[in-house]
Amino acid sequence: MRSFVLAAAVGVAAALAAGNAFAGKDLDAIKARGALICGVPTGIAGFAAADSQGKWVGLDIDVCRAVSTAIFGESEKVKYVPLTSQQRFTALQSGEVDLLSNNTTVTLQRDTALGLDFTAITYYDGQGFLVPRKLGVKSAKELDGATICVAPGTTTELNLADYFRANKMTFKPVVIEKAEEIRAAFYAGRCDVYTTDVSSLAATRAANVPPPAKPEDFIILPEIISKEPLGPMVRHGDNQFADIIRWTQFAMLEAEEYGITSGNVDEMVKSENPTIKRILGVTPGMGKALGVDDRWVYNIIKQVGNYGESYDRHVGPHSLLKIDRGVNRLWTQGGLQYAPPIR
Ligand SMILES: N[C@@H](CCC(=O)N[C@@H](CS)C(=O)NCC(=O)O)C(=O)O
Repeated sequence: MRSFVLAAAVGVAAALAAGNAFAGKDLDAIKARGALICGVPTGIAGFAAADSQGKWVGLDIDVCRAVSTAIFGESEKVKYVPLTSQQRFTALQSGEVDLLSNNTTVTLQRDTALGLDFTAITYYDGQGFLVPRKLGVKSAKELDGATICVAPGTTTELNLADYFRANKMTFKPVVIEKAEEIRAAFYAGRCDVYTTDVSSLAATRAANVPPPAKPEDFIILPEIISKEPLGPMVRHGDNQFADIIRWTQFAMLEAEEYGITSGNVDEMVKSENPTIKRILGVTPGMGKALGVDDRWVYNIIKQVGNYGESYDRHVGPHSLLKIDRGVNRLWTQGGLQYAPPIR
């Protein structure tokens, strides 16, 4: 009887251990490798692009840097793999990358049919149209018969067809996979219109106009024809890793909400506010629950900054892209960015 109980207990312990190993298998591999492998766009200014020193920078890159900080305590333990929209899901499914941080819109089919999961929404976007000013077009409703550049394997392609059908208009698609090549085709006049997420249109207009043309020679039409909530993706099977990414995004929002910045975080650790003490790990427990260092948020804010700092640095009104914060404001400022409490 006794040995039966013991054997049963050992069996349960082994099953639990196996369960835990399964739950953390991607995280274990990342730790063993000593680096996170992040799938990012091939090049979109402000979101993910190599700077003059070849260093990747942008809002999408900061997601990877923040996750690296949560796992390793250091923001630069990341390898970046540039992917087109067509390549991204296969690269994640096959294990070539650990996560995607590349302008991927949350949709029901992507969340269910691919063996992949979204973690959180890092940027609320929508689809728009970029046109040369000289075309004289003021509204998307005037685009009947236009030639339109679009990337394959995107929600953009599907929304475009829906929008034209709904408005009883026709268009000729020019389908090109790589962002740089679409932009080149558009600027060379191979299409009248470039359609994608408005954030990428703002980047294309701000950073990629070939001289002597100027950004002002191009306009983004007023119609936003879709919802494009963008967020990181992971494979099914490692919920702990997914939790770390999700709560890293929430931590950057919580820090902004409570006024914690990269500049004042060393002062903020002295705060008497119980919420701030919990967020920064002065009151321990949150990091432990997530399976990371209790100073994870301190480290993220110190090395990467809060969500607003990252936004302002890369895409905000004082950056090259000059994108108004809009619906990406915190909920306390009338926006949609709302993090559940860290407690
Ligand atoms: N959000 C849409 C569109 C995403 C998309 O088109 N991304 C393209 C162009 S902005 C991209 O990132 N391509 C990778 C690249 O070539 O850099 C989706 O998830 O389908």
